[in-house]
Amino acid sequence: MSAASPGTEPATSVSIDGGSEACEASASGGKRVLLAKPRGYCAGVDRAVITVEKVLEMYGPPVYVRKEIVHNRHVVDTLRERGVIFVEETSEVPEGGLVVFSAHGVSPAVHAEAEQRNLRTIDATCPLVTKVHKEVNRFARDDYDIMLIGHEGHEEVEGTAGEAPDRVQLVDTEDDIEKVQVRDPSKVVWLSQTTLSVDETMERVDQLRKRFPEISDPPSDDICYATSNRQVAVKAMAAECDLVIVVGSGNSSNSKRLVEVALQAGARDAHLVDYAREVDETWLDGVETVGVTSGASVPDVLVMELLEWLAERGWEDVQEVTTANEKISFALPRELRSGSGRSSVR
Ligand code: 2E7
Ligand code: F3S
Repeated sequence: MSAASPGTEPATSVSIDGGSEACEASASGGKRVLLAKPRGYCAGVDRAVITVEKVLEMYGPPVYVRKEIVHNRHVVDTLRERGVIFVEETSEVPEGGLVVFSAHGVSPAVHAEAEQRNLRTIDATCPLVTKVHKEVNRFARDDYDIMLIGHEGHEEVEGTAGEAPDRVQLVDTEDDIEKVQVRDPSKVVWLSQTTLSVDETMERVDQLRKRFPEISDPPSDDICYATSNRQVAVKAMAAECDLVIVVGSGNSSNSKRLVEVALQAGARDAHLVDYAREVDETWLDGVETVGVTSGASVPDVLVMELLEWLAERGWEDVQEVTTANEKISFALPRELRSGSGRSSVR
């Protein structure tokens, strides 16, 4: 993986902002919060949520979205209240209707089905996922066998593998490596889902390389800048934390990885919550330092609510731990490119 992700300025060192000595020494009795930065919305999520909001604005409800636009309960519930109908498959959209494809991407078969049913489509697939789809196509055209490292059943993996189902084999667990079959061991490449643990993916690559010493690497990192930046940030503070709380939904791959990475990097305990109200007060027993971060699909308002919840219980001293500053943003799908905006579900 490259040292600095595109669109990201690495912080010169880990910088810690906020908090005060007076605060640390007094009433809070050593209680403090370390708040990771970067955290929360990535550029692909911002684009996808704005896409749905613009479609609602331009066409009015109901707007159909295939699958959850991003894997966050609050985002999905808020958009549903505004008139979005989330469906599992395009077959549930009335003939001729308008459907948005989620940020995780779809296979060519899904595009074809939508076309067959005369649906109007707007594609909110993250451009960094589209990049991986193009890599699959290129390596399939060059007659490679493609080892796709990713989590079985995840929508992104289904869309990516669907670009060349005869050429792609999924490698999820270590056991899968024994099961894959290739035609020519000198023409094998590995690609990956964008939201994996960077360290675990490298382990999987090492295991693949033992079986296929000539395996090719992807032309550029598939794990995206947002995933890796959020992991770096949580790692930087984990060893100091008695507890890390990650705000994110249970079906959010990148959010779940943050819990695992925090534990691997030395946090004594770590949990995933959608909302502050889900924090179990017993988690705080004997805790001084609480680390807080959030997945790439999480509006920052949910993190602010968690900080308020913690402050009410004595964790008022908040220090932001910054490992990078993200600058990246993506243009909206072509159909929606007039005007600008930031998503209001934040
Ligand atoms: C699209 C892609 O919606 P998420 O929680 O999705 P994951 O893939 O982590 O379950 O996060 C944003 C996002 C990440 N990757 C959206 Cl391909
Ligand atoms: Fe895209 Fe990465 Fe976000 S793939 S949607 S930038 S987590």
